[in-house]
Amino acid sequence: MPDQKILASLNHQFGIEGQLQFRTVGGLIMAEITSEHAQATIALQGAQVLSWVPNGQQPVIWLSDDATFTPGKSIRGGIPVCWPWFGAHPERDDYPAHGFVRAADWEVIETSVLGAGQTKIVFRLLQQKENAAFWPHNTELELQVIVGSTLELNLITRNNSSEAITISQALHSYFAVNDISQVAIKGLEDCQFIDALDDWQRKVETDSIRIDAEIDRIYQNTKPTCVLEDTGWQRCINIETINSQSTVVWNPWIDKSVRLGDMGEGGYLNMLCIETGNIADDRVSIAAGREHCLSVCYRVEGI
Ligand code: TA6
Repeated sequence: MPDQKILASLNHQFGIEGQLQFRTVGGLIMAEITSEHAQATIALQGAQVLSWVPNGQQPVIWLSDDATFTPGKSIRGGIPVCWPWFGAHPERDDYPAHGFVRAADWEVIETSVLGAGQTKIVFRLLQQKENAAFWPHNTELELQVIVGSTLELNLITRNNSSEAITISQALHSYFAVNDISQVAIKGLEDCQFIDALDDWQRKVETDSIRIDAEIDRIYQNTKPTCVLEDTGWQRCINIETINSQSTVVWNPWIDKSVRLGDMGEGGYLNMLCIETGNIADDRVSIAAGREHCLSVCYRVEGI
């Protein structure tokens, strides 16, 4: 159980009357946002958005019914931050998949209400000894989250070292869908992709994407926008990105869901990951003293 004193000081320093408060769920501290625009929940561990529900809408972000909230264990669903490597570590197979920051502690450094009533909260990765083993570089990692009728995330990597660094990264978003058989992804046509289910072979997308089996693809050199069309809920989720060249599409379907063990009964039928990042050919090199900002904005509209 998180320390109540920490909770009290978080609420004192960063709480916003009637709009943002901190509480514990399981073994973790959450920021709970309720505003004129939307509701959202964000775990301090991993600075992981767990839910975003624009008022009057169905949930946009999916969280597994079997998700656990255990310190040091990544949470199934929401928007995990994959950094400074995506997938398996290039050299060390004993290092955690998708980097170490999604299960690490972050601190809150700022909260505010913006002009149109959106709620802004800014997290910074805590510099912890155990992390240095994975990543010996002098960098700073910050995530800005702006919650309103849209949801905006800005992942900022600052290279405070005297050498260039190279990272791969993703905002590993799990979207909630009414029925996986009634969705389509548009905007990745003609893009090359790496098929993680077919020996990492490179192929080219020829059409909008429909899901009727396990899918795990890393699209390269993608356009700044794509759309998740959900005819079941009669809505489109517009995904608008800045400084992102890669898009990952993932659904574990039946067998992989069983192997993962925390997807929940039939969870794969109501979620689809469309991840915004820079991976493989699109990995990012950041010069000494410079920074890189990966941004995404989700906007829902009816169809
Ligand atoms: O983003 C797709 C992917 O890399 C898949 O290969 C699958 O493993 C998924 O991420 C989930 O990874 P996790 O480590 O959270 O189980």
